[in-house]
Amino acid sequence: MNIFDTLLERLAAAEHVAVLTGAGVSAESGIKTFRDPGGLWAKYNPAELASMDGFMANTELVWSWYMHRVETINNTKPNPGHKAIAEMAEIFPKFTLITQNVDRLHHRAGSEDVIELHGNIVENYCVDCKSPYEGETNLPDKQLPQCEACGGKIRPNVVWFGEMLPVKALQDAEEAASTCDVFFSAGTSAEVYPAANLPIIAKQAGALLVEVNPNATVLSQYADIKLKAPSGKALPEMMDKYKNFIK
Ligand code: BJW
Ligand code: ZN
Repeated sequence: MNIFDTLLERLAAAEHVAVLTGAGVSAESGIKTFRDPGGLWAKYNPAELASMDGFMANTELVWSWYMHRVETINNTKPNPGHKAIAEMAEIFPKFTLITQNVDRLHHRAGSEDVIELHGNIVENYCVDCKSPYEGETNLPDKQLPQCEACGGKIRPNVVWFGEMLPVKALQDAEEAASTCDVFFSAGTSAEVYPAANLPIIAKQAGALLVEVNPNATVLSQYADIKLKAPSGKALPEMMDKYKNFIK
């Protein structure tokens, strides 16, 4: 039996399928990844732009970078990879989608109950009193928004380096990884923890580990099956073959 048939058989027998996504899944929508050549971290310094210290030191720079990214994301749309993942929720008896992405493209593709490990770029909150901020974000003359309750600085609701992930999101993700039958790691370099532990937790608990990525990663050596193609191609093709297989 070829390896792809093994995947189809394991999917057909699966009670619970889980998918972890990273920036690569949004690449075909035109959103830059972080660590690929030409990616965000090739041009920008993560310590300056994705840490609380960087934000406090140069709030104007960090805020304008996030406003620019929000604008880019607003001008994109979900790609066939996001749509195939949304379809998976309709087809498998139990399905968990875990994402490191902050772009909300899974929601826009129709996915529900998305576990957002690194928050999202559309919500903001006050660094001092933690109140959500729902006011205007793109103010004229490089003005920064201020908390309406306490006057504190407003930051995006994303998880920066050195910050804890949302506790329930991480717990739910670990629970899904340790109980699923097939685990997909799609479009992630698997270099950022604790998200990078999830595929390993799944594999150690007996799940079939499938990597969807055109490039090799640190995870590739542990993957049972590697779909070495862009997720916008590999995932819809896999779902088409699967639907034929179970007919
Ligand atoms: C395609 C494709 C196509 C391209 N189709 N694929 C244990 C060991 C070592 C370090 C640590 C550890 N535990 C914690 C740490 C520290 C740190 C960490 O992991 N550092 C490593 C870099 C070494 N982790 C943290 O600080 C985390 N917090 C934490 O652990 O708290 C507890 C704690 C606190 C203090 C001390 C110790 C513990 C928080 C991590 C937050 C990450 N935040 C960011 C920014 C979010 C906001 C924003 O967007 O601005 O999240 S960084 C960035 O990386 C972003 C991503 O979600 C994340 C992962 O990146 P991703 O998605 O994998 O993207 P890439 O670019 O890396 O990869 C893209 C992949 O796509 C590539 O493989 C391509 O080949 C592929 N691809 N086209 C399919 N078409
Ligand atoms: Zn406040």
